[in-house]
Amino acid sequence: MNKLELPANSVMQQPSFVYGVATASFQIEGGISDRLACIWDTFCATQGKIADSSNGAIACNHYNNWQADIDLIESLGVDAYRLSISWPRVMNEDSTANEKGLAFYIKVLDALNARNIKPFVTLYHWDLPQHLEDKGGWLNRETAYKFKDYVALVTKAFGDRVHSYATLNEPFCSAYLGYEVGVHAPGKVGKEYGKKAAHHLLLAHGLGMQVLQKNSPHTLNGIVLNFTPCYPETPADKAAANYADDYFNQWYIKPIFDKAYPDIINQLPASQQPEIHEGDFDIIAQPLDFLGINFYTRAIYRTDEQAVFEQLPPPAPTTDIGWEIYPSSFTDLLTDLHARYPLPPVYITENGAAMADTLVDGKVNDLDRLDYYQQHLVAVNHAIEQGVNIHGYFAWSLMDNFEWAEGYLKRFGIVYVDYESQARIIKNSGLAYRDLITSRKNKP
Ligand code: IFM
Repeated sequence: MNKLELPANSVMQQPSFVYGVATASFQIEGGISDRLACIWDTFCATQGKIADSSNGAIACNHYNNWQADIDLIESLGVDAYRLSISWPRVMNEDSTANEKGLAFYIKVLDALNARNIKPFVTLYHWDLPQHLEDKGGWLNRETAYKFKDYVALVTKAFGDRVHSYATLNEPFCSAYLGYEVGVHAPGKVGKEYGKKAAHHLLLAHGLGMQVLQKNSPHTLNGIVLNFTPCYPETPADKAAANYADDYFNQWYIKPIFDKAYPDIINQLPASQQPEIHEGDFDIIAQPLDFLGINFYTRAIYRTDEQAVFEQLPPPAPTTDIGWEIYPSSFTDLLTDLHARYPLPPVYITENGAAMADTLVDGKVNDLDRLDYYQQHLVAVNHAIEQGVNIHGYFAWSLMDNFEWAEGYLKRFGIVYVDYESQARIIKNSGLAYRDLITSRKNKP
């Protein structure tokens, strides 16, 4: 199949359903001489951390190419563009505004609004200013309060240019990958760090939401969480899968809706417990205007005597990054969250696939990615049919970019980037996505 199709009566065929594309500042911008250093600059400069030893110095050079990139976004016919703000670009070390950095984003936001493309702004997509990491980063409770100041600065500067603010993108990745297993910046390793960092990130979210409610009450304000649904290898492994689910997934959503961490907190040794102050859960559990959900794959677990759970290697089929393609778990995830929590409107803020693209005669015929999108759009539609209140879907990503520890080796874009020339070439998946969106708009 060379196109994306949904049932004619699907909510996802309505003009009110929001389709978008997503990126993040460090992954596309470059332009590093105009901003402070962030933890990913430092991590990239550490030998052995990035698969191709690359960094974000140039990336997709979006900092200089932003106008053409917005033309590209417009050409895809999308309703919305999800971007993130680089904290170290807009705020100086003494907490004053970096006017040049703010002016960059204001130009981008104005250009999007002029084209009727809704800006969905993520305030923190992992690029913590290095000077804050030097004071402990997310292990330091004070960082949550610095985040609050940063949100205040941004919201004042952007005025009414933004359609939606997300406080954080995927706090699981910041906390677990960055502070527990160390495969992401800042590269700290230790079970005693992960949940402490997670708590301060969630606190930052709550404090940020309070600022958003005050300074920006008319935007859709919320958070973006990622989920990897956990399945048991056999029925006997159910407890292991549930434990993993609590540890990796529920840990980040339950405090927001239930003002508590999952019960497994009682099984963690004192050294791994977060330091929870009185009133913290009241701050964290701010009402949300929307919940952003990022989904890529599932994971399978078996019981392991020593480690409580053990993750199995992902079975085929997998994407180029080695993640299993298992679309029905996307429907399972959405219906399960809907059953567990009183969800606000949901936006699928990321979904997509890294594939080994080849450029032939100036074209990328990425049928594998197209098939991934087809199956996952249908999975979202199934969840809607079962009552989940989903308002939008964003493809990850607008274009190939810096894929964190994988460098530029893995391509998630629906637009191909030739990093030598910085040319952008819309892949067949991108053309199909455009056709799905625009055919919907053209409906009588
Ligand atoms: O590229 C990332 C993105 O920054 C956050 N979510 C997952 C994507 C793919 O790994």
